[in-house]
This record gives sequence, structure tokens and C-alpha cells, in this order.
Amino acid sequence: MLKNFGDALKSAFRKIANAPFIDKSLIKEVVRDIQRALIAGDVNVKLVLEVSKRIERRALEEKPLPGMSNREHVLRILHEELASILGKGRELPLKKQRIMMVGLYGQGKTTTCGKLAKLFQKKGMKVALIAGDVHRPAAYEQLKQIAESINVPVYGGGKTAEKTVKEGLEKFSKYDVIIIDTAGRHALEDDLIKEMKNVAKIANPDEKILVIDASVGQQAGKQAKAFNDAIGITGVILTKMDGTAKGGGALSAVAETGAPIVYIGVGEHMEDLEKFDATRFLSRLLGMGDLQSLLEKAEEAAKGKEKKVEEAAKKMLSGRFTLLDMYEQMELLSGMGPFQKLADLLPLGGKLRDEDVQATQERLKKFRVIMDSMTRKELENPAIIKSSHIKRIARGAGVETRDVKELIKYYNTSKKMMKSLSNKRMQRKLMKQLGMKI
Ligand SMILES: Nc1nc2c(ncn2[C@@H]2O[C@H](COP(=O)(O)OP(=O)(O)OP(=O)(O)O)[C@@H](O)[C@H]2O)c(=O)[nH]1
Ligand SMILES: [Mg+2]
Repeated sequence: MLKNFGDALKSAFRKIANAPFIDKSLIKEVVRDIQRALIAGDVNVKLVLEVSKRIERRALEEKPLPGMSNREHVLRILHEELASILGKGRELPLKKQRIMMVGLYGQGKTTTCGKLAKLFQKKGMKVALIAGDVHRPAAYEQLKQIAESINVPVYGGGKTAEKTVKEGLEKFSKYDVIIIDTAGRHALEDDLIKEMKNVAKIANPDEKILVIDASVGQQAGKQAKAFNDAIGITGVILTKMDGTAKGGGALSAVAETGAPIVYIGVGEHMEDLEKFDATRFLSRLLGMGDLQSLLEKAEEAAKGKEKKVEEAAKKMLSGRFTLLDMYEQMELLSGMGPFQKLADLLPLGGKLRDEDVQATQERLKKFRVIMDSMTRKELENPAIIKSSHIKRIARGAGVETRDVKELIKYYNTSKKMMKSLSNKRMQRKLMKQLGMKI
């Protein structure tokens, strides 16, 4: 499922990267791909619809920035909108503060308390921990061990969470950063919410961090909402990003609370905490090694193809047009998806429907076989082709002489058409349709 999620989004990005032209139907197709991928990746359906609508509207309505191609424009929008669900991310400030950690059972709260403590400690701040989980007998012991391993003081062992936190805050009043661990539950029960609210009141924390395991899917949104409603979440830490889960649920959690992801946990050790970077996170989510480099690659690929089309168009405009040029054009055209735009300009029969495209491709294939049995001289100067040549060519290609005649007729019409393109107004129209700069 998750693999498909990545593959589906990847293929959507590739479609944009490889298409010779970005048009409305391609954008719609890609938006549909992305919708499917996000839904399969556990992202909240409502959110998916909002985002995909926004992508479609922006891609169709917004003008590319100066110096940016249509393709760059659409890839940028795709990336921006996906990243915008995740928010910019935010590192916790290096200041005197109280941090309260909350989350469901086993998500990684206690471990992350230690990771955060180590992070602030490394920046030269005085850090202390409070074991606000008084329900699970081993919880205090676990936090103690973690605290010892990073050489940070810990306070705990009180009867109630409220009392422990109050005493701990008094004890550590001279410390820069105080991190409070709290109890987890299988579900958000009333008494847990009450205790959490009390602790939040006593501690008056600067940060209330929701800890979510990356493998929590759609549920992440619901969880996040419940915690946010109860105490107001200021940040999210996504744990176990080193596992197989890709964190699709995080998209929903972040969207639901509006609270940014502050860090991600990438292992069980105290140093396994990373700054959140939306582009990198998306790369991971998409199962792409590196989205940034894909974006760059897409760019280069696009430039290569655009150049070819541009060269062909320039040749057409130069007025010099041999069978060889036509052959090249056909090659180029047959390798293109929305081949409509160029085809509109060639005398292939005006606007093409899908089935016509098919027929035209067949016809082009036949033409190419015929051209393969022509000599180079004939290709460069079709005017020399007389009826004796036609017979020879037909025999060589295994077709009827009327097929060869049809090709020559097609060539002559095309050539006339090319001549008319030397007209400035027509040139401009062609360039515009090809998305070339005038
Ligand atoms: N691989 C990996 N394991 C993690 C990460 N964060 C936490 N864990 C592990 O997840 C398990 C649960 O972590 P805890 O920190 O005890 O979770 P908790 O939310 O405090 O759990 P409760 O207090 O029981 O609600 C432990 O085995 C941790 O080592 C992470 O980023 N990566
Ligand atoms: Mg714990």
C-alpha cells in the first residue's frame, strides 16, 4: 500500500517531467493520480480533495514566473502544495522554556524527552526532566535510565502527576529547559485528558508537543485533534521514521492541528532526532531517494526535449524542408504524447480525435518504412523521384506504388504548408502553440 503510494506520486511527477507539453488534460490526469496516491497513503480524504483542487486551479490559472517553463511551474506547484500540508517545520527555539510531551501509549514520548534533552544540552543549555507518568510503574525508571545516559537530572516518583510536576518545577527552577514526560493511554480517556489539562495548567508550558508514531495512519488526524482540543498543541514530533512507515498520517495530523512538525525521530538512540525538512520528508514519503534531485532531473530532461521540438520548429520555419526533415519530424511526433499541438499545424487533417491519432500514427509508420527504402539523394531532394523510382521504392518497402505516391503527395502538401509558415503571423502562432519564447 505504502509502496504504491510512493510509486503513484512518483509516476505523477514523472508524467509532468516527461510530457512534451503540459496541457489541461495532463494536469487533470496528474491531479487524479495524486489524489489516489494520497488517499492510499492514509491522508485524510477531505484534505486530499482540498489540496488536489488547489493544485489543479493553480496549475491552470497561475502564470509561470518569468524565466520559468510551464513544466517547472507545475512541478513547483505540486511540490509546494504537498509541502504546504506539512508546513514549513520549525525547530524549537534555544531559550529558557518548559516543554510538555503528550501522546498516546507507546508512541515514543519518554524516549523523545531524552532526545530533546540531549539536543538542548549540546547547545550548552541546562536541562532537566520531570517524570510526569505516574501510572506505568516502570515509567520513572525508564526516564531515569535515559537521564543518566545523557547526564541530565530527573525528578519523579510522586503519587500523582500534578504533584510530581509541581515539585519538579520548583526543584528545577534554575534550569533553562525543563521537559515533562506524561502518561500514555490506549485511547484518549476522560481521566487522562483531565490529568493532562491539570498538568498543562500547573506547568504552563511554552511548548506542548504531540508525539506520534509514523506508522499511525489516518488515525493520526483524529488523535491530533483530540489532543489539540484538550490542551492546544504547539508542535508535532514524528517518531520511528527509521522504520518502514512513511508517515503519511503525519500529513493529516499536521493539517488537523495547524501545529508544525518540529523534529522527526529516526532511531532508538538519544542522538536519533532530526530537524524536519518538508522536501526531505516528502522524498521519504514518496519513496524517492531525493525529491530535490528529481526536480532538477525533471528540469534537465524537459530542457532536452524542448530543445528537440524547438529545433524541429525552427527548421520548419526556415522554409527548407526535405523528406529527411519530415522523417525527423515524424520521429519526434511519434514519441510524443499530446501530439495534438504540432499535429494541428501539420496537414494531417486538422483537429485530431484519439482514434485519428491512432490512424495517423499507423500512417506515419508506413511512411517511415517507405522512406527507409529511398536513397539519401531522394530524401534530400524529393523532386528527383520519378515513376521508375517510385516502383523501385514500393518494391523495396513491400507496398503499392500508390502508397509511395500518397507519401509524396503528403510531402508536397506539407512543404506548401511550411512555406506559408514563413509568414510572420503564422510563425508567431506556431511558436506560441509550442510554448516557445517569441
Ligand atoms: N526505531 C525507533 N524506535 C523508537 C523511536 N522513538 C521511540 N522508539 C521506541 O519505541 C518504544 C516506545 O517508546 P517510549 O518512549 O517508551 O514511548 P512512550 O510514548 O513513552 O510510551 P508510554 O509511556 O508507554 O506511553 C521504545 O522501545 C523506544 O525505544 C524512534 O524514533 N525510532
Ligand atoms: Mg513513556
